[in-house]
Amino acid sequence: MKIGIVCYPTFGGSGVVATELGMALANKGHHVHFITYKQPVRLDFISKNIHFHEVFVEEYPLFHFQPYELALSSKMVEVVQMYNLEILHVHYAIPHAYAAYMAKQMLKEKGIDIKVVTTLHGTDITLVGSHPNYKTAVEFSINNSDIVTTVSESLKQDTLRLFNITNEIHVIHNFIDFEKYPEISSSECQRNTIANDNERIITHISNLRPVKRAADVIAIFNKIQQKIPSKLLLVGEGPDREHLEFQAKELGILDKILFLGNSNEVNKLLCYSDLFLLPSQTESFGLAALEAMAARTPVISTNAGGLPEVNIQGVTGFLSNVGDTDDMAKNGIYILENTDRLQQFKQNAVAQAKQFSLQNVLPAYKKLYRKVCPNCC
Ligand code: GMT
Repeated sequence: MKIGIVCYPTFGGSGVVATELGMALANKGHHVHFITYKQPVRLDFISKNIHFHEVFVEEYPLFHFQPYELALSSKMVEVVQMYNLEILHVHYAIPHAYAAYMAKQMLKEKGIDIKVVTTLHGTDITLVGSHPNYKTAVEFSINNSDIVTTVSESLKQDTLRLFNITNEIHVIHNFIDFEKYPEISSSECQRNTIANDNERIITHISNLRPVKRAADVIAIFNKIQQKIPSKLLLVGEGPDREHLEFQAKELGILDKILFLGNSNEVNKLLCYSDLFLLPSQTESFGLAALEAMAARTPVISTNAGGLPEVNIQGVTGFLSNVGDTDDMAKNGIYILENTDRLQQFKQNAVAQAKQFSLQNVLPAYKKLYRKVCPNCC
């Protein structure tokens, strides 16, 4: 098949899923064309089947806002024609599904029937997409896609609740490529570069935006470290970073926290980790939690959105109400205070993550591609 993938090329989960999907399809011999404004950060291998097409937006003094959708839909039309693409798979509705609809109409005029698959990822529906400023266009683009998928059952229900949806919605969970998560021996994973032998290592990875409630991460860690010697690895960059440093300084725990910035090798960083914290306000799925579990790390999360589809209460970790940092700290201590118990949670975490392995999930996408495009080669 010849597939165009449109996504945000940044560290966010939707871009990661889109990029991993594209690489997996290319590995299976399909021709994949990424169409976006920058090379996706997770695009880490070269293949004759992978192409990248950059979307440029010309600056012009008249424009207060740069017309990215226009440039994107024009680029989609150009690439579809040039490479005879059969499917455009767009990740994150805003503005990708809308731009794909425009591309589809333009191509129809040229006698080309491109199929549009839209994958909804979360805030394109919940925090942002359902805002009155966007709702009409998002609803229209969902209803006019050839196929629509969500990354969790919870996000499907949110979509049906927040919009007037006339299209079928297919749930395809996010996935993990386990080849990137080999069991790393303790000698390879040099924990002592980060923590003393008696310390546990706790991790949080996010874009440090308010929805992630990273201040709760610091609060939970503060409570845990009073009982259990530990270090916190904070991976990611975002608007809340500075505030977190002040919060940690005030609590007198700044020296126990490592701010590591953005990383496209989270699989390697997670090898150090004994516990992962994800106290988000909302999370359609929580790819970061799944990545942690794939690296044998139990998860302390909220019970918001799709998190209960990933993290299993009392098995792979624990789930608490949003903002209940006491409960999250208590559960974290329970896991960390006993080494045998910690090992059991680690085993459970990786076993649950295997349910979401690439091998299990990729066929679901391919089935939908075939459904919408039975003659695709
Ligand atoms: O967080 C966002 O604003 C959007 C998006 C992203 O690009 O990171 O994250 C969403 O998509 C991920 C991949 O499907 C999910 O794992 C995240 O849970 C989801 N974020 C939210 O729902 C807040």
